[in-house]
Amino acid sequence: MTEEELPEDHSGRAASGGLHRVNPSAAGILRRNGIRSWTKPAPSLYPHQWSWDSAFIALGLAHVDNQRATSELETLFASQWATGKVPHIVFNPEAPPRSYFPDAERWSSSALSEDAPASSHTSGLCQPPVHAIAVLRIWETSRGEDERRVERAIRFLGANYPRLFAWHRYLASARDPEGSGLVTIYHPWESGTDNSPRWDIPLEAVEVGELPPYTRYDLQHVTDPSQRPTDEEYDRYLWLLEHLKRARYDEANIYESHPFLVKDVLFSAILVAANEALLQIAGVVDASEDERAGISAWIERGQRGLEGAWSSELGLCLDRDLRRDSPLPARTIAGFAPLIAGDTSRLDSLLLTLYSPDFLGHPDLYRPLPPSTSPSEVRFHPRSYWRGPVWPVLSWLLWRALLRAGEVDHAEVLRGAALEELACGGFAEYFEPFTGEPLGSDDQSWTAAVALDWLAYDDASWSGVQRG
Ligand code: 9WN
Repeated sequence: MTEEELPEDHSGRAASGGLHRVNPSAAGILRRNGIRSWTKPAPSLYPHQWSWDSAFIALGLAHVDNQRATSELETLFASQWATGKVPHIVFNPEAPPRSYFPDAERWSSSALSEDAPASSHTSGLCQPPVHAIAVLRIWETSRGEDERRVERAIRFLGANYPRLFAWHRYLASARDPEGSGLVTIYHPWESGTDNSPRWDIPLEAVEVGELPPYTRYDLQHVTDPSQRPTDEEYDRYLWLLEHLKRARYDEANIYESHPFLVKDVLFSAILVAANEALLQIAGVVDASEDERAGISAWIERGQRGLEGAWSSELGLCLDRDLRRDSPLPARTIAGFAPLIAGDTSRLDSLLLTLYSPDFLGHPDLYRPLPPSTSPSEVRFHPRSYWRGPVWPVLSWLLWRALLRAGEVDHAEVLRGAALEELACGGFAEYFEPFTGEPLGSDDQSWTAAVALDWLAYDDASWSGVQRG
């Protein structure tokens, strides 16, 4: 379906006021942010290809341009490392100079590691593995369509399954040598929730040494620098990067000496959900019994790991600092990890927390949408990036989780409020939770992408998202 052919409003009951414009304008943003076979996360703030952004983008594109959805992921996976790692950034050689820092030169990944791809420049980190969920959506939106499209989707699945399997195997082994079921991250950027209070304790413990000079370019793209991480945080981010370079991006070296090693519950939960999607893909491509058993084992181990990270005091899951061997108490949206991982054994407690004044029951919320950090958290900040604002992609993850848990009414309210926020505020990167003010970059691709997925939800043929 091209943008011109898009129906004006798929949602019917979701929201009112400007909603009829959401679908075509969301598709238009993805088209305008598109470069050849992939899509920039935002028009100018992020000029390269980002890993989990691309997965969300592919998921949205699946509804409007299935072929482009496949090329989005194929382009990203072309830069997969020999270890199976999917890099968090694939650098765009044509990005304007001085548009984003740290740049390819600062990472020097192919010069330092034989595992890095030779034909492109990438960062040395990774991000949450939403990709298999997107591949499954591409499959779901192809089924029942014309034969050529179904055949193309089967070929795409067949070609992608081994890459996805290698990616998940990397996460289950190199990132979990303890076999805990939880993924270790080396940098707040790997979590995708960069300056979340989740990372304050381990990040503050990082002592910054002699740092090569640098200039931040991100601040020129936002109206107010307090919406972005602080300079102190950036120094630490850059210092961690120097550590990774000294370790030549070698996992064993990093595990031995890196100052920031944290078990991330949100990343781990997304991996469980992605493994469930991978298991379905394995069925379509007729993967071996051994591999299917391996994926099932990863799912069980992941759910057990999250169970061990549960805090009954907060009614949430907590990340764990491996360096200090201690949990990292913070009331953030990441704490809903078991829900996102599809484990309903804690459903009642999690719903109690979700609808308490710490989250959706907070009396000052402009709309019933989950703030990235709870307003009850002392380190909450309503305008600062991951310290409080509402991020549509995280609302999407929670929405999908509620649906899978059979909480259809709750999911519908969330979807309606989220679409209304976009209809009124546009496709911003994030939103002020008490006023609904759009913040960060305008025309953020993944915001547009999840809007397309929400609008298409009425199609009950989806298998990845089951109703009730
Ligand atoms: C660093 C691209 C990315 C997202 C992350 C978000 C932000 C980068 C930055 O932008 O991170 O990776 O420069 O702040 O935190 O989740 O993938 O949209």
